[in-house]
Amino acid sequence: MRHTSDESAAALPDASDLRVALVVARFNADVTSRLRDGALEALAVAGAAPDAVETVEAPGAFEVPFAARALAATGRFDAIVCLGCLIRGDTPHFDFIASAVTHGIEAAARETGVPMAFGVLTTNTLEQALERAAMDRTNKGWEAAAAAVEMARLVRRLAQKGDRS
Ligand code: DLZ
Repeated sequence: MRHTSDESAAALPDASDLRVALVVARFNADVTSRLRDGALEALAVAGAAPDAVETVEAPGAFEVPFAARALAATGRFDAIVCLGCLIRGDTPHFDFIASAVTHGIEAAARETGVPMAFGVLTTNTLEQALERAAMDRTNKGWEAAAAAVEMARLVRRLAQKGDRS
């Protein structure tokens, strides 16, 4: 990654006491492996313990919400980072999968109460996807991991306030 840890950590909430799962779609793996690496780096910079981060794979973006929901159901994770890459083709397939994965992740998070970050690229070309998976701070896997950590912290904070009332 082209940044210093100090600069990056300043933008990330603390993840040292969080357990985080990643779901990574294998379809377009050249891109999703870079999203995964960006997310793992963000979690490491945020202080997540290596053994508190679990990565699972799904065949494609369509299966990501199902895997995320199954991970949430274990009760072992404070947040889940969903990563995939949809590249538009010549048929409407892209639109159906993009819609299903977007709504599926939102529903899985809402119904389980476990924050899920949306790190699924939807691009017209492979080039656009690779630009968004660059090994620097603009990596969308990094951004999704940062959002997941922030939301996990928010849930913890709100739960603690609830304890006091
Ligand atoms: C079938 C398909 C197509 C055409 N394109 C993509 C894609 O760009 N990105 C992606 O993650 N997955 C794609 N898939 C696979 C589906 O997500 C799914 O895995 C299969 O339809 C099997 O259910």
